[in-house]
Amino acid sequence: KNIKGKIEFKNVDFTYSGSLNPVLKNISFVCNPGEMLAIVGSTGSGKTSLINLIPRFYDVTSGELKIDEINVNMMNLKELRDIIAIVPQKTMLFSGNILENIKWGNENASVEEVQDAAKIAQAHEFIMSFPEKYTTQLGQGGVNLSGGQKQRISLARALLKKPKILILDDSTSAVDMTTEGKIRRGLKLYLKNTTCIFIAQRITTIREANRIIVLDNGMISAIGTHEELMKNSDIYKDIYYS
Ligand code: M5T
Ligand code: MG
Repeated sequence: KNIKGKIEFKNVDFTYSGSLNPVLKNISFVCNPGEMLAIVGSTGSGKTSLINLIPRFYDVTSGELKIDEINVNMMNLKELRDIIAIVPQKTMLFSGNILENIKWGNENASVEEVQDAAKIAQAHEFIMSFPEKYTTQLGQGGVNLSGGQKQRISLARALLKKPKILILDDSTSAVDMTTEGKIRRGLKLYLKNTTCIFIAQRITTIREANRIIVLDNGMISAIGTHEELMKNSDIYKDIYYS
């Protein structure tokens, strides 16, 4: 199918079941096909809750969430999730080798495709430095990866899916800045026709986005480019100068 990857939130409220207070209030924005949109905001402001609505890990409580003008509730869940890859805030690797972990969900991928994804994720090099390379065992009885290495494996897994929509939830927080820069440059080329929503803390990462959403206490406090927000958003300026 010819999916473009436009995402639209229209007056979205969201309350976790069993909770009284909404965590997201009146969220409205459009993310255009191929756009890179960053979400920033303090801890607990609702960033993860917001992005988790896109693959329908949860359903909106009220309002509308659309992809390419279609309400996600009207879409087949498998088809919806097939076009989205999400790198969760907490990486989820399992005991098995590195190759199995990267291929998880894309079992038919070729060795070359796996290596290409790992290269963009800046994982190929450290994987090749292990004696058993891609068949290195992880978890019990295997090697213990650093937090940043786990994140890069997790990113490679998402890239292997070649999604129309890529969502990164603080996915390079444990990676050093130089490596993060390399990942960012690789992603820019790789993501030419991919819509990307990412949550990040580092200003160097954030400012590269086409647009930035500042989330505050479940509400959109400001939206714009880095330059616009430096003029208009006190919260954004605080992030910049912190
Ligand atoms: C926003 C609550 C959380 C907080 C608010 C994921 C999750 C969150 N919450 C739940 O009740 N259940 C859940 O499953 O929602 O939390 P968040 O969306 O995780 O915020 P964040 O991503 O901006 O924070 P952080 O720390 O990742 O920067 O009240 O208790
Ligand atoms: Mg979060």
